[in-house]
Amino acid sequence: MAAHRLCFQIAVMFLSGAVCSADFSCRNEADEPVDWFIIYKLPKYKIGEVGSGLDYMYLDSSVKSWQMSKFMINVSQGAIGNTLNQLYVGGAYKSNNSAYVLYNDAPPILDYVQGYGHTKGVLLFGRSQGFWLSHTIPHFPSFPELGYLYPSSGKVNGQTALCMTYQYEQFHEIAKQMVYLYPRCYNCSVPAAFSADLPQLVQLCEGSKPLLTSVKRVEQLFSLGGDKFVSFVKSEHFVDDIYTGWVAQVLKADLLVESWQREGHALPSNCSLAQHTMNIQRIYFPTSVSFQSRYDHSKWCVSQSSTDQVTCLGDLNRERAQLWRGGGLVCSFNPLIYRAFRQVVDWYIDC
Ligand SMILES: *[C@@H]1O[C@H](CO)[C@@H](O)[C@H](O)[C@H]1NC(C)=O
Ligand SMILES: *[C@@H]1O[C@H](CO)[C@@H](O)[C@H](O)[C@H]1NC(C)=O
Ligand SMILES: *[C@@H]1O[C@H](CO)[C@@H](O)[C@H](O)[C@H]1NC(C)=O
Ligand SMILES: *[C@H]1O[C@@H](CO)[C@H](O)[C@@H](O)[C@@H]1NC(C)=O
Repeated sequence: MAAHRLCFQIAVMFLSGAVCSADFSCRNEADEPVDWFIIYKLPKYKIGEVGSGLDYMYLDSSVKSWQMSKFMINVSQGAIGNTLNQLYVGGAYKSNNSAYVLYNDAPPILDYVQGYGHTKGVLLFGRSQGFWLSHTIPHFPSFPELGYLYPSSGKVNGQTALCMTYQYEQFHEIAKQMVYLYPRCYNCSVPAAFSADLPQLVQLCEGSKPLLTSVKRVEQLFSLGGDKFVSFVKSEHFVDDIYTGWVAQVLKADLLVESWQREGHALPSNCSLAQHTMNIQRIYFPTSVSFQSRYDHSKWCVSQSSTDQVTCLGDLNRERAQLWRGGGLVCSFNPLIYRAFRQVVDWYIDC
């Protein structure tokens, strides 16, 4: 596989005369480049069953519906491992031909620091393309020197991850969105060759906070394969529930929301505004796996009605304390993604 990829790179170099640089991309379960993929890691406590907490469902445009992965999430051969190994293996993190950011409000090893956005993810790109992986897993991923590791704290609850492959130019927009998220960048490198295009990313990587011109921002992004994703980001200065107070109203869609809601802190289903947001209570996969939302640390929503066909994955829970946090959602209008998420909604609380 490696030899095959090297030959391909040499062929590209020969044809274009360009400098050899890796085409970073989301990678599927067979370690092939894909436009996007989604992972739904299942909780340890399912209804009627205690699992390993390491099994997950996989979705991309070629598999059509949720597939039970043959890998456990703690091994590096699955889609997330294959994708992150582009950073870990071969020392891409030391290269000045690529830029990367690992961000997580709850980073591995280091202590929790207040004030950053409630957001988790990875950016890795070169001058032609790269990926944005947005996920919900605390203390993940590991520092690049350590290689792929999955934290034991990430087993109990369900988690989601969305990976999208973008051309380099789209990272200019993603960098602007990052400013609102104000991520805790616990390990990153934005070499000099990228700093003119991505000044915000340089500042975030250095640990400083770029100035905001507003409290929230929406941006359309187009993946390498041409799929539309809409990024909604808010800073801590937009004090509201992102689902009810903003995204549902902009999308003009009633939303069913799955998010981690601790007892006593949860926001109830809300039908006060034109568009409603309703809390999902139970998930059911057709492979006869079901679980309660209180064991699910995922953050996603789908439109109640199939005429709207919208699915969003992101950073924030419907929880009181999170009104004051930076964070965002990435929304897709892809019918395959919509069908996959809408069909697993087993029970939600109507107003
Ligand atoms: C993954 O977890 C399983 C089950 O706990 C364990 O047996 C295995 O050694 C782990 N693999 C890695 C690479 O950590
Ligand atoms: C990029 O890295 C190479 C090898 O590490 C080094 O020789 C070169 O000077 C670096 N270029 C810049 C602009 O820093
Ligand atoms: C519903 O949500 C809106 C926007 O967040 C909020 O202003 C309103 O107070 C909420 N209504 C109830 C009944 O919680
Ligand atoms: C991760 O970032 C790279 C590039 O900035 C540094 O070279 C590493 O020292 C750093 N790793 C840790 C553990 O901080």
